[in-house]
Amino acid sequence: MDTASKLQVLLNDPHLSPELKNIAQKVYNNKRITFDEGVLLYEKGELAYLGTLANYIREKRHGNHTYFNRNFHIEPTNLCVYDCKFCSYSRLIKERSEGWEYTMDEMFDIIKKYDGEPVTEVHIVGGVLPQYDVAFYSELFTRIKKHRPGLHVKALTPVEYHYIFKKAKIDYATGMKLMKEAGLESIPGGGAEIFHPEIREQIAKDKCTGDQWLAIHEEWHKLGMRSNATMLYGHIEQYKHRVDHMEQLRQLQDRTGGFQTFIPLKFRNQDNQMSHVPETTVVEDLRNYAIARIYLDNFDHIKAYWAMISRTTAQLSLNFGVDDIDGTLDDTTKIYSMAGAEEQHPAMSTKQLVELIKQVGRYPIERDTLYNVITDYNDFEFPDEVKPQFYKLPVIN
Ligand code: V47
Ligand code: SF4
Repeated sequence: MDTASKLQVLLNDPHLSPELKNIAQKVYNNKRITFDEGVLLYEKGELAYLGTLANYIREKRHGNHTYFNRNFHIEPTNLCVYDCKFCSYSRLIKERSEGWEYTMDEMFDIIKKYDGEPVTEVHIVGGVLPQYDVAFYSELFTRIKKHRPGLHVKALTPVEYHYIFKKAKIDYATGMKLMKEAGLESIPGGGAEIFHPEIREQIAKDKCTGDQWLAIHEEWHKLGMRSNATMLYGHIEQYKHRVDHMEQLRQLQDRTGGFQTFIPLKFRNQDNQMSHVPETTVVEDLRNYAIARIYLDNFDHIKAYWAMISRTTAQLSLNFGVDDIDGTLDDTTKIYSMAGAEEQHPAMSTKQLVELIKQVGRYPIERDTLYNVITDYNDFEFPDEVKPQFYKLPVIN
């Protein structure tokens, strides 16, 4: 049965409450749901119901296509002037012996390690320290682009930008323009956490506020540039805070259209100041992806970051609204392994990523950062392939 017929079954289900039926009807008619309806989905939407709605939207937008890219990360330092309660990664400056602080040349050596490799993106993000300032990052971006013009520089979050622009005494508009001129091409989604001050004050005090995070993305979008957005969920926030977070993103997206992807980030509780807070279940993770897909009707893509949620949950998520599972990574990020994620050395070859996607009947598409198609792997055969049994989903036109 195709996804539209499944949605019709729901619409005719005499046991479904009128409120949930009304939301299903809105999804079918391509109508936006309200804040209260978002909260209702979290409170009352069962997994199968949410999956039917989210998968309908996902397949209408993307069919079976599932995106990934070939990327690597550079994490300049794990020392940080801030002290976010959920962060397992940051070692405060007083614990300097456990930290690293790459120099410009050390970072550039990482870039050069990938010379000749078919990666398309470098994702740069880490802790905040005074020596990494406007001049430092401008020089780094310029050097990368000069060395390898085709490598997309996706770097830093409003947490770093707010800090370095304040130090340089320049406003956001001037700062983002400078970064663009230096070679920055997009902004990753980090630092968003939960925008609502009731929660942000408790988990991420002192760093940029939700409004400042949004303002920096807005300035970047005004320059005609693209960015991502995340939400750190499953800790002390309530459902209304998650919906508020998505509402603010939806409103900004209505104004600018500059966001490409929304990435829900599941809170992992190992080795941080919130270790007493239990982690969410896989069912809650899938419900959350599905609600994000339904709520954010003006976002093209919903990404499940496989390094954080495990490969099997990433596969499952592809039936709950997700159409992107991020990249090959090459064991270059420590943010999640240090927080207790299953993947202690996150890296997948292109072949492994392609198989992961094909195993659940989806079509693997290698994309660049801006979602231009690089290779359609659906009918592609790797030279030494021993074919596993793949499940075939029906083709949606
Ligand atoms: O901002 C930190 C999160 C983010 C924990 O844009 C944690 O393509 C869970 O934003 N449990 C950084 N999450 C990573 C990020 C990202 C990742 C992948 C792709 C993209 C993209 C962006 O990691 C931080 C914070 O929200 N984080 N600690 C933790 N214990
Ligand atoms: Fe620093 Fe980022 Fe960790 Fe917060 S989440 S302490 S800003 S590295």
